[in-house]
Amino acid sequence: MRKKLMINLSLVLLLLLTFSVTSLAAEYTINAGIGLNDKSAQYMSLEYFKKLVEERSDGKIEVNLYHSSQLGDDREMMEALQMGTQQMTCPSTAPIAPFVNGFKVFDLPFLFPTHEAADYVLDGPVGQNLLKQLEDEGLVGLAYWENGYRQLTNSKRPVESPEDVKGLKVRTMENPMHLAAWKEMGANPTPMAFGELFSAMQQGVVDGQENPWGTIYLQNFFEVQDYTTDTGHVYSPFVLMMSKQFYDKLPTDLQQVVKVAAIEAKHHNRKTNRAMNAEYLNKLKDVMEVTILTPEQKAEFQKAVQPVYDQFKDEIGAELVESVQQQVEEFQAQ
Ligand code: TK8
Repeated sequence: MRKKLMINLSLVLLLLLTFSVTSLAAEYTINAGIGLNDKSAQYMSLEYFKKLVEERSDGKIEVNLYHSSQLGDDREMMEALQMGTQQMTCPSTAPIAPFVNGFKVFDLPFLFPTHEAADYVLDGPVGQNLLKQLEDEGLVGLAYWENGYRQLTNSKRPVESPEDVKGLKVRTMENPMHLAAWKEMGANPTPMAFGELFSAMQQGVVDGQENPWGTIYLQNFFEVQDYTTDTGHVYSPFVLMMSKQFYDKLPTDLQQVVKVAAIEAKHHNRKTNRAMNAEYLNKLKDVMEVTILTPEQKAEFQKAVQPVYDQFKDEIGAELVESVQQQVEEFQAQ
């Protein structure tokens, strides 16, 4: 009896030992940081990515997730990827523009009429070519995930027309085109990192901001903002990216694991994000005054920001802008 117990105990010990050795055996560590919190679709899809990568690499790669700008804001995290001190992040395209100028094109207002048109262009040659250009900056663009259509919120008044935007202090992402668009609408825009936004609204440094419904709800923006309007003025993509220094150190089979998981997680992300944005718009109706624009009202906003196209066309590259517009039309005609 005692002997049996001893054998059993040593078996358990042996198992424990093997287990801890295998879990220590990760040869590569990916620290992935994002700006949104752990309730976001972005975080859920990162968890999905982590699961795929850890399983398929047989534990050789370990993925640690950091949310809520714990590792820095979008720009800081991209810089850390360049230096090789962080391995992954997933910024909006707007803050990528200072690294690769062409990314400005996707933040043109009212560029993508539908999610599907955006998918078509981002996954097509123009989108993929821009991802490639990240390599010159020490970044590997793995896939386009989705932040989503951006909607205006503010603490002052219901907004039904660009007229109502006049004088509102609106926080924008750190991108000159976003700044210009809000100036055209008559706002008084200030660029600011996402991590500083909540307290800026709380303290009245800004009156408003714009982000997708999921973010407005899950980041508790409704606690400091009473009004929101479905402006949908820009579709904001995310880019899942990796440090090139780190990526180049991975053996090809593990590079493949990462690449494939990034694409599979992209599908997971788009699906989750779209479902969540719809769901959270409904929840917001209980806690904010939600204004849904008529097509005519929306057209007024579109008209107001139109000058941005002329202002930025040359800076972005006229050919690039036209090829994206052409592909949108091509998709719409299908
Ligand atoms: C998250 C940001 C954010 C973006 C913004 O890191 O800054 O408003 O929409 O969600 O990329």
